[in-house]
Amino acid sequence: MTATTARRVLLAAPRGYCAGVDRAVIAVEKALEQYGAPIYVRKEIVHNKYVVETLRKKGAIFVDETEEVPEGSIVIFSAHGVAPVVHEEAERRKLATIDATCPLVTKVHKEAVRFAKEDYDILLIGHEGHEEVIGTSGEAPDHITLVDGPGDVENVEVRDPDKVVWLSQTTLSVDETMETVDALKERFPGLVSPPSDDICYATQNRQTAVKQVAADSDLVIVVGSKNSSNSVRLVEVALGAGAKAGHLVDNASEIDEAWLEGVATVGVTSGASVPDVLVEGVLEWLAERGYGDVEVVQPMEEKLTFSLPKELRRDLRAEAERKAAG
Ligand code: 0CN
Ligand code: SF4
Repeated sequence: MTATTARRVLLAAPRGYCAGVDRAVIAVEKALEQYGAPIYVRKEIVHNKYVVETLRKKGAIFVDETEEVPEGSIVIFSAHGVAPVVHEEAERRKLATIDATCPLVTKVHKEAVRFAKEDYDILLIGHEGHEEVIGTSGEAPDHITLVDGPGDVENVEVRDPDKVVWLSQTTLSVDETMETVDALKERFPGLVSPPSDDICYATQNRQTAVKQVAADSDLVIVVGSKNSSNSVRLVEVALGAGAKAGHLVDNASEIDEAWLEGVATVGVTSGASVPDVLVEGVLEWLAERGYGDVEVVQPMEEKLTFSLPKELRRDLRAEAERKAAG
């Protein structure tokens, strides 16, 4: 790196927590306050190591399946949603459930149920093995076929090419999904599109913002965990939009000094499950190395918030009333 290089950071906004993640994390915190530890959480509440570790320290116990939860306990379902069989299993085991599924994931579940009722074949675009896709597929397993990217399209089989609809995971790359849809439409010209975007506002906005940053960046650092679909997509989108290099890190300790070799502009953003304290750590790390000049690039604002899961709201209200009554 030459001493004359003007070093700066372009900080993308919106970045970090979306409304669904904020709600899910607060749900676990409030449940711990309201009912006391332990509170069981099925799967990672959101796909972020730091968030999971922080909640674990406060008394949350993360399990893979509801069968690991002792009968009569409280279990929270993660933001990514669950298949109906998971609700049934929880009921059988007499668990008290708090459903922190993001309302925008629930919306896709409802679409799947509706189109299955109308006997459509549903092509669900998404990543194989991702929890959200497992949950959505579970709404209508006999009607749903997973399409994992454009490369999967040639192998798709349907019963009636005139009765096919596509739906998608909420956290995909918008551009790659459109490629998949175009390839599907070539094969099935009668393909019906979802009534509204399944890729959620937060995923879309973070991709739009990182594209703006990427075009002017020698390096883009995305803060997020490796199993966070939307975070991984941000690296791909940045590279596709002209960033010379892009890396996903959980926090500043994972940044390699060698990445800064010859770099003038560093783009920074974070996935929807990432608390901003981790981004602040990255900005401090960069400032210590001469990248203290930070310019925010914000193509749009976000204002959406969601109310807490209804089971929790009910109990919090009852508690408040009890207190007020003295
Ligand atoms: O990182 P996340 O927990 O999940 P994915 O991006 O892997 O789906 O972010 C919140 C998204 C949801 C639902
Ligand atoms: Fe909901 Fe989108 Fe956030 Fe997922 S990324 S929790 S779908 S708002």
